[in-house]
Amino acid sequence: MSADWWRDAVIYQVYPRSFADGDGDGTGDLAGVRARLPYLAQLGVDAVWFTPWYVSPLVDGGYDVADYRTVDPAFGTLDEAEKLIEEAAALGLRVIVDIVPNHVSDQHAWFRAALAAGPGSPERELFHFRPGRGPHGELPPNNWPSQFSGPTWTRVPDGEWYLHLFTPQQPDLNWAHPAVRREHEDVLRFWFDRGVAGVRIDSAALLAKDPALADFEEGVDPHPYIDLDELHDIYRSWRTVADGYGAVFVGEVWLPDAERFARYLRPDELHTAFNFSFLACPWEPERLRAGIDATLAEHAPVGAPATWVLCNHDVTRTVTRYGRADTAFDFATKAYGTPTDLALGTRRARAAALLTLALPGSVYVYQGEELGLPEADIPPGRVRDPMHFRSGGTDPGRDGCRVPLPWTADAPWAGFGSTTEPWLPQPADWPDYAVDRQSADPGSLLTLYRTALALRRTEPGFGDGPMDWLPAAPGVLAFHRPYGLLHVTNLSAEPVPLPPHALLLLASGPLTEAGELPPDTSVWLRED
Ligand code: TEU
Repeated sequence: MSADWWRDAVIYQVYPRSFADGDGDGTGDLAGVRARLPYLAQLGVDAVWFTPWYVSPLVDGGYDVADYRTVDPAFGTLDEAEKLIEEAAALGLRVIVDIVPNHVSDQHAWFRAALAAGPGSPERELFHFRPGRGPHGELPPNNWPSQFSGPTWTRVPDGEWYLHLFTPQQPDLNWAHPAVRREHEDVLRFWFDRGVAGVRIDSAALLAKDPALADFEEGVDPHPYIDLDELHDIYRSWRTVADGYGAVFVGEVWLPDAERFARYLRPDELHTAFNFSFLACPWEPERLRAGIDATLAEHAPVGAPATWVLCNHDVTRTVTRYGRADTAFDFATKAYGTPTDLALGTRRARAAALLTLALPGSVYVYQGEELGLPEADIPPGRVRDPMHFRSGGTDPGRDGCRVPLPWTADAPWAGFGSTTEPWLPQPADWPDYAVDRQSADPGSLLTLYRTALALRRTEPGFGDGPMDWLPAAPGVLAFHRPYGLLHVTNLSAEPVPLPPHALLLLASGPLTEAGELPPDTSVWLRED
């Protein structure tokens, strides 16, 4: 393992609304998290990333921030956040907070002031307000496609329109304005001063906009709002702020082009960015190997560690995705409603967990991934995600991966902590996945994660450092790490022989009588 903790850390993502309910009101909160910090320490992760806990109308699950400097009353208080950061540190856990710089909530003081101040005011310059097109300004100022479905412009009563790449309740900030830059650097300092070790940057490639707000044309470069060159100046400046504290960034940078992606990871910009290659990749050996190679190749020249992500709060949960015929995640289709073989999906998720944990770099684990939670079906009347409503109901939305966690099988709402119905309904079989049940089961996914994370800490060869592919049978991914550490994943339909070894950990056992590795499983070995 390396001196820079973030180069090979395992980082656990907490979605506070659904992690644990400390006050019983049906919504997860910081009291719930504080009570469960020992669980995270025992799991063996290095850091915890919290999706936004700031004051918010929660139109987009907190990614609509009304005040970046305190905590939403639904989740607790700033004082509790400070205590949480301290208690986490005492358990050896670093805290990463989520900064949302592209947009604010329409309830943020700046946007309310901009609405009140009217056209031509300095307050409106902090956003993208424009007159409309058409004889009466009745058409939006341009044709930009939205990140969710629906229009990107909303008209206000005085006739002007404002830009929002997401929902109308998330007006985009004008990053060409110095006050916007100053404010966010102050917000960074605010949280670094409270001891956070890092910041996740939401929608990091979207902040800068073409100043002319020219129409989007398919296939024309540069895109008017994705990956503009101006962003790098912003992140270089952020880096100097973080360096003053020894803090780190992880950027949410969705870009198909590897070279453009790597520019964000240059030594004076972001330390890390999410690598989503496992999401887009089907459970196929050649494609996985190509994705791993491409990821390592794009990170190597800039010296940044790769990150590995199997799941997060925006995508279909891993065991469900891997249990379907279409094992890649596709934002357009989400393979919604297709039959799922959960036993197969879980087997593959176990194999994928060991695979990502054996690769060079750092790994993200989304809450409930260590429990093998499947994607939940949310009854139509209970859906909360704006992505669903903006699609006219065709998109199921992202609530299915955000369901309150099961902690105790024989407690109301599987021990989530609520004394009333939680904000999203839990499936009837949720108690089967509860932490207490899995803790007592040596064959559970939770036990596999605990064992794997403990080995990853104590055994040499994991984390940062070289990896070399080994010659292997078709359908098999086998690679070598330092100190004779070997990883093998069998994606073929037949058992495969293993090299001479001492066995460290098997994702799903047993080996065959001939000592071969069965299909859809992974193994960690130490060379003899
Ligand atoms: O996600 C960014 C986001 O939704 C898009 O980049 C999306 O992934 C892409 O359009 C897919 O086509 C972040 C958060 O993770 C998400 O929960 C928020 O809803 C969103 O930003 C807005 O803040």
